[in-house]
Amino acid sequence: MKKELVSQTKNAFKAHFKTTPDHIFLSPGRINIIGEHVDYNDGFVLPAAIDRYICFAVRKNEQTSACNIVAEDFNETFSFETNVEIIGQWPTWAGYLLGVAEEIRQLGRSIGGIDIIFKGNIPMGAGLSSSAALECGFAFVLDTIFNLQLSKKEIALIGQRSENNFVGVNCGIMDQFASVFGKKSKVIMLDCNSLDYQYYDAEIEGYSLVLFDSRVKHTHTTSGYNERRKEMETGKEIIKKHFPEIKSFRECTIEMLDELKNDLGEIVYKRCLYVIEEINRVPQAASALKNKDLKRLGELLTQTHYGLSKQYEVSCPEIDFLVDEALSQESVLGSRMMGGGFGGCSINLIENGKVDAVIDNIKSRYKQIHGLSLQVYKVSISDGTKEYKEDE
Ligand code: GAF
Repeated sequence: MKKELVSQTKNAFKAHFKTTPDHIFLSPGRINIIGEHVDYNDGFVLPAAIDRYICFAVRKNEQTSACNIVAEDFNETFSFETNVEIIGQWPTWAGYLLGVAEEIRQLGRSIGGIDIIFKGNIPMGAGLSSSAALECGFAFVLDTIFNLQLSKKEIALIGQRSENNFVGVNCGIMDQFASVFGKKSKVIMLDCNSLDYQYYDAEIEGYSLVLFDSRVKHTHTTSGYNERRKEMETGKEIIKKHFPEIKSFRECTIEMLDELKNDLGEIVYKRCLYVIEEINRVPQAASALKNKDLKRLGELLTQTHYGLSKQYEVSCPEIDFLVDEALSQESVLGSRMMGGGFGGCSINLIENGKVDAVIDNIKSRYKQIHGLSLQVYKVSISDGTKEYKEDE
């Protein structure tokens, strides 16, 4: 699949620019084992990069100072002058790239003329972070071609700021970090406050992680994502007012929260309760993974789902249905919605050998009840953004 994507992107470059690309880059999407909606709430997350990518074919264009971009999947082109300040918000694919270029300019680094084609096989709007792959891939391309000397952390942060400032989604750092720092067969335990991280073996012997795509598309510019961020800011302010010693959600206990029930109000209380519980679940899940206690890992995933659905309220009826159906099968140890929510995918921990039977069953039930065709992705954990070499 990777080789095919690379060759299609190369061919598209030749057809459009009438020359061969000098470099090819691959930037992956991500899954997240656990730690949902806590990256912007002082939490820990456990994501991993996957073998679904956005591929960039690139050639430096010394004759001009323009960046000429072709989005092969949309059959659209876009050009901009690299030495001019970019202002405003652009809620289309171009916004992610313009934002990256401007964030780089604001760091005092300069880029020049470049021709780029990108094409991907990360399903869009499925919660697998095609946007982070696009932003971070583009930042990585510019860093390599113009020798900008950006660190991997800077590349991830540029991607996040591009999305916050130029697309209008106040996302956290998880997706960009996973896309840049991904490592084959490893999950990343990331402390979203300090950006310290460590890799854990993603060994789930006898089981597979399978994604069920509800085909309910979300876009976080219009979903409740930004609203959740605001609710959590309100929650944090109230907590800090009563407990000034508390610096982050990870220091707040449920007992403290309970004391503030009236001040927080029902909605903000529920949101904070979810966040505190989820922050506590992540290290437990990392230990379960380390100890190969997959039953416990599955239980934690399922707890996360019900928290996201009932307390944080970012699921949707289709995903709730997929999770309940999956959990009704003995061979499924855990299931939950994954990513920002309001549609997208569920992630399921399923016993090998039973995977196809589970899929068949859920596919037909989903069609019968929701009239939708389930899409299934069996993904592998892969390396983060990098230049592609022919011998791979
Ligand atoms: C989206 C965001 F982009 C991430 O930062 C994260 O908040 C995630 O939703 C939920 O965990 O993917």
